[in-house]
Amino acid sequence: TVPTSSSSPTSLPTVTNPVPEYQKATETGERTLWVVFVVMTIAMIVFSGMSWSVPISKRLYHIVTTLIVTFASISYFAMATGHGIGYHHVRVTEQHEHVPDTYKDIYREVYWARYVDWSLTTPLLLLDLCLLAGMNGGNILLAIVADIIMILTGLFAAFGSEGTPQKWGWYAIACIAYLVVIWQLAVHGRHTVSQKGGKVANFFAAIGGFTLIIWTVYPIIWGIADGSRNMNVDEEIISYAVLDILAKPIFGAWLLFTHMSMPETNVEIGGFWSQGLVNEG
Ligand code: RET
Repeated sequence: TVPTSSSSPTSLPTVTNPVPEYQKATETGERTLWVVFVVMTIAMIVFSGMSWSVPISKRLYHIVTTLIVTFASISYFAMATGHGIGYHHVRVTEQHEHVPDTYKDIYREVYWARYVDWSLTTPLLLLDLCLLAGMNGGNILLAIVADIIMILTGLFAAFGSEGTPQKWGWYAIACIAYLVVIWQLAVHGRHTVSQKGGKVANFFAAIGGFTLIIWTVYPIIWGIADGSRNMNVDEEIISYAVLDILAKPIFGAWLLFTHMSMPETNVEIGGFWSQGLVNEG
């Protein structure tokens, strides 16, 4: 068979804009990533140091919270050194009346290392809150699995094609999963924590409310930056940097310092969590 020419003589050929556009972080974005790496690393050292001052039976929050900032530190190191970054491609076609159509390829950085970080750290953040509330294992599992679904479908959304159901379809699925997470915490968490007394219930309401507000800003930033492309890569990095510092080191410090001065927040350990702790103070 003889290959036929793709451009028939009656239609004008499509002309490519030979220069693709790359949307990348500048020095400002890169410097921000390094700053957050340092903040997370300091938090990791401080939180693990704090765990030495409490008996092993009271270290569960310390361990979980130290792991959270450790994962964040690793992921920020990756992003600051240029790892964990992919490109989202979109081809924009411009139609003209008397001259051939042109199109332009736009490649925008997607920091997928974030989603690896979030898929490990958001379940641990939820675990902190679920333990504080004294929730049962079934509800904890449900909250954590819904949260993992939220992050992984969010990752698919980040690479989803424009003009197909991919991008906003995945985003919608992620938002539904997020509602399941909120539901578990706001309904079951609030219910079980009320049995621990007013002090713990008030603290749970405060730190849970703080978490709800911070977490809800993430999908909003995503919609503006990744979804509708109304924010450049630097602005996206800075927005997530502020949120990550609030959601991890600030959240963690608040939880650990309150835990030290409020013995009622102790995790009521049983079964799995109390293995080997039977005779510990
Ligand atoms: C995405 C996009 C898809 C829709 C939703 C999202 C939610 C993300 C959240 C992230 C929380 C991250 C935290 C990081 C810790 O530092 C994936 C952005 C709902 C809630 C707390």
